[in-house]
Amino acid sequence: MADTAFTPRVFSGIQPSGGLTLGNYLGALKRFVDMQDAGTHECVYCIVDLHAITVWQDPKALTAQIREAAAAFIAAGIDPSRSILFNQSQVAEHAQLAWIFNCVARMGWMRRMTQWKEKAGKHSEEASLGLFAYPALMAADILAYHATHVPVGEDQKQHLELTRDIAAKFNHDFGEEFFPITEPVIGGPAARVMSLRDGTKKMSKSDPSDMSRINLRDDADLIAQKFRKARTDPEPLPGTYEELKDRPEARNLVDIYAAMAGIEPDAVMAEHGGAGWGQFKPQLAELAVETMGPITGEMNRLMDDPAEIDRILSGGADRAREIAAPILSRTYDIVGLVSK
Ligand code: AQP
Repeated sequence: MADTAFTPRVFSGIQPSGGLTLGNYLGALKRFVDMQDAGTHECVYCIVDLHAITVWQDPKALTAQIREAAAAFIAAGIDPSRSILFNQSQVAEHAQLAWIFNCVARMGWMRRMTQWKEKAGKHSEEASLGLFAYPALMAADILAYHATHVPVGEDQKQHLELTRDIAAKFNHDFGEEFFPITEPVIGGPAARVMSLRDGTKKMSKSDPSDMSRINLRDDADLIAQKFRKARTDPEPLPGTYEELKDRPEARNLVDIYAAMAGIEPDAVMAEHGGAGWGQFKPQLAELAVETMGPITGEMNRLMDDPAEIDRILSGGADRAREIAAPILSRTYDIVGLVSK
């Protein structure tokens, strides 16, 4: 259904809950740019600031993080004249549709979400109601544009399944195939970049340890230092990727190398098999600086002109609203609300 009845449209977002990381770049931004450049779908990219505030954000830092995220999108290659780039809180339709979906989704569905269990942990009574309802807002983000495809990391797959469940229940309850059943687009060698301190945890912008991640604004010295100190085991790199299966930290560094070089992990092993960490880590750092350096430079340049970033976000929000407003209005009609 998604491929035939609806305009091919991609929606995806990133939370401005801290500075963006190499994980966000390889797992999300790089793929967003590929989808934009493929030209097969209209692309709607959103800085999901309403999601970020489901956990505490310092207001001043949040404003800076929203602008920094916008700079990262543009520096990575998102062209705001071809793709729609904006921040979520400027388009009220997201929150309005989320309320409708809060009334469609079931408590049990939300309780099963792995991210809720991980983030709320043992303190679920103290977690915000917003954190619990996060997936319904995510469904609204996607379905406010009738998006047919969503590029997501492995970790967001469960939330996308919930979006599909919400769309299907809405369509069933109201007897109209109004929302598409959105398809996930998952894949690439860096579907999950892991922490540099623990190969079983994903690299995260809100990890308390800055040494666990490469931030997009880290300079060359800091990148080299973080890779040098990255946790590994004492063994050198084996000859095949298969042999890394029980060595999560080592495998992560090979995956990062492969994703940045745009080659298969097997090709990394063919070139570097037998190398010790003293040899491999500096080469990995060099590749990271070469790949990320131009993006960091462009981000810094863009961040020097916050008014220009705000202008781009506001223009993107206007274009986003043109799509979302009629979809929300029709949703209200279907539900039976009396709208303007
Ligand atoms: N480590 C990662 N590897 C691959 N992809 C990743 N993504 C995030 N981290 C990795 C992808 O980036 C997109 C935006 O994610 P997000 O910022 O909205 O939320 P997140 O997944 O919760 O990212 P963080 O960095 O871990 O944020 P915090 O710390 O605030 O929770 C998604 O497509 C995600 O898959």
